[in-house]
Amino acid sequence: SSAPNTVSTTPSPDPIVSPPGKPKVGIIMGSQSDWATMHTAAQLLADFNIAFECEVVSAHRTPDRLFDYAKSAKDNGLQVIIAGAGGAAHLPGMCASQTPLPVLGVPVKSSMLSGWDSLLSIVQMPKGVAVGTLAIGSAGAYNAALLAIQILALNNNLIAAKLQNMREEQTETILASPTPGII
Ligand code: RP5
Repeated sequence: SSAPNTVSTTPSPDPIVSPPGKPKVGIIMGSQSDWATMHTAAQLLADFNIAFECEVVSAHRTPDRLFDYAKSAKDNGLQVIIAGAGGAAHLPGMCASQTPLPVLGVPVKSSMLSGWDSLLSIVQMPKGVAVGTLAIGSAGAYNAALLAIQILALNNNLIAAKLQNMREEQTETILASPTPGII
């Protein structure tokens, strides 16, 4: 395979098995090399027991596959799509153009421009087609999953309760060790 253009940890993380059930969240990424970043989203969904699917779908290398995926996503039962890509990252925008589902874009950190290229090409959607853009890298992948979970929680009290617990635990963790250097 060709030299990756993205900054990734080696070795690549193993696939994360989705909880059983029909996937509610689709995680797509432009390349295998994006998995090092995007697995963080899959892990959080798994932790929340939300069924998801992960696919490598490239906007420029497999455009027909992207169109098929995006056009059928809603009928396949997905409610949110998380799309991660690096460089000239047109995957989230092109995906959003072909589906009514909310698309959350994750700029993957590129080796040449540290993800600025990914960020700007995802965030600067011209008006008329929306992509919700998250932070560059793993924090963005994590928060994309968090936002997807918040969207699902609008119609699911169990997920909403888990979210509430998570936030409370997060707050308690800080309050339990408020002095820097003393944990
Ligand atoms: C994009 O190009 C992918 O999303 C990836 O971030 C970047 C580099 O891809 P590889 O050269 O690593 O396959 O399409």
